[in-house]
Amino acid sequence: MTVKLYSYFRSSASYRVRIALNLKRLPYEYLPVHLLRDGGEQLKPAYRRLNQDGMVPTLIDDEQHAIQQSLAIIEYLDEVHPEPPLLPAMAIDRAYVRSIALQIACEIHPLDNLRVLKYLKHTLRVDEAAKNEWYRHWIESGFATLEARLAADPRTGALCFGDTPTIADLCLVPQIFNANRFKIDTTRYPTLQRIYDHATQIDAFARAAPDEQPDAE
Ligand SMILES: N[C@@H](CCC(=O)N[C@@H](CS)C(=O)NCC(=O)O)C(=O)O
Repeated sequence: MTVKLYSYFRSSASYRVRIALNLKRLPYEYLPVHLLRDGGEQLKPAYRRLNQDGMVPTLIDDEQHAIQQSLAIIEYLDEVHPEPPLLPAMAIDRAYVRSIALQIACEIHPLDNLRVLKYLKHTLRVDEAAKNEWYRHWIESGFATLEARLAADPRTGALCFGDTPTIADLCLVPQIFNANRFKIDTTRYPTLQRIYDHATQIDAFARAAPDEQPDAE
């Protein structure tokens, strides 16, 4: 087995990569990094030699290259293992799919990341209610925009782009899972919810779910 994935079961960014690996039918070794234990294993020097940001996921291919950033990992996998493709055939559609993925990965996910919530709580001394309000605000405003885009675009099918998985679905499903864990009512975004319900029935998505991982608690 030549592919290794440093992952945490609840990490949305790791979840994206697990779905990609499953869709590509690539076996991989799962190396758990516990984000909460002992101050966070992701921040220990040994792990930071692989991932200077101190974040999961990191993918190691062929025992030599450590790749950081989930979308860079996914596009690498898509280039090296082109079947099934995770981006559409036409450039204009690829740009659209990437824009959905990046809307989640750049405009929603980083604002509600563990280190941001920890900074609000421990450094800025924001109370629990205000911290939760911060989380809710960025998820709900981001999901409202996404819902409007996907509901209006004729390219939306059973999934974000037609009926076959793309990187947009790889980003959407973990973000909805995460929102549900924080008690956000995602049924208010019917298109997003419909895509989530469909995608999570697909085997590659189901096997990537947090509860299915070896480090699930
Ligand atoms: N943009 C990065 C984000 C990675 C990321 O945010 N990872 C989170 C888990 S989902 C993490 O490791 N957080 C650790 C921390 O905040 O200390 C990617 O897509 O890989």
